Amino acid sequence: MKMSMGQRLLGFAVAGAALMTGGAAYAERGQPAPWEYKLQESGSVVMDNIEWFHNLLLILITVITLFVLALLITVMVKFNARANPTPSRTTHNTLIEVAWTLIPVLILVSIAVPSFRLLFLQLDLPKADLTIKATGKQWYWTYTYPDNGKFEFDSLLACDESRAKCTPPRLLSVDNEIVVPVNKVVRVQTTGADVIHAFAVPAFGIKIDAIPGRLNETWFKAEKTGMYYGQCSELCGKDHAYMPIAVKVVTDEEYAKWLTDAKKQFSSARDTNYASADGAAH
Ligand SMILES: [Cu+2]
Repeated sequence: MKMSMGQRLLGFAVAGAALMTGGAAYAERGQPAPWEYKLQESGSVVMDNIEWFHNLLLILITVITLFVLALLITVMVKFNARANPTPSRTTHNTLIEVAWTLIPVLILVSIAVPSFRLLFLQLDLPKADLTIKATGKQWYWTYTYPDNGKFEFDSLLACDESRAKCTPPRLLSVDNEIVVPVNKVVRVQTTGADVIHAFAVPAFGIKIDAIPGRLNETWFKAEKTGMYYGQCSELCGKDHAYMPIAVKVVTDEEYAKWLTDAKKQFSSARDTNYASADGAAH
């Protein structure tokens, strides 16, 4: 049986709608979802603002594109040689010239103001409740908690050697997660031990390079408990795709408990003066 064009289109529409709702149904906070076409659900104030700014730009660019398209179509239809055999010889129109200079300026200003506000929000660190230093290594992360009683640990992809068996979510889970308390300002300092890496967690709206010999800073304040995943976002070598970031956001009590345990487990585990970056963990 041959399907008509209409039937086929209807089929595509139904499949598309099913995928979209399906994608939404799979969506879990803090990680990508199958067929996701939007940004990950926000987990911080910064990401709320990024989302708002993204939507503003999307509206602006859509309106501008449609406007230009309408102008082009008008010109093509109304002023082609056949429809308009004797063209006007007008060379100036002061009103239009002022308008096409001023309106784009106003549009750019309306983008610049929230853009700078967002930049300041991201770069002007509020007073931090705790600090975590993330050191990118080929190909895993080392996290240091320098506040009273420094300790540090390595965080490796939770997969077997062949990466056939992994803890879900696949290629995002790690053996030792970053643990942070909910609703607390976390300052993240990043550096690289070998090459440039980048520390990125989409739900928190953070992405910052981890550069050898430099210390970069960003911050987040997780608004809900749960797991949040990110990945190294700078091509850093053959296992670049296999050094995910996992942040576990817990309540204050859970954090205090974890802190005591972690200090015991990790403080004595190694010398905190970590000069060796030659992948002892692999
Ligand atoms: Cu990397």
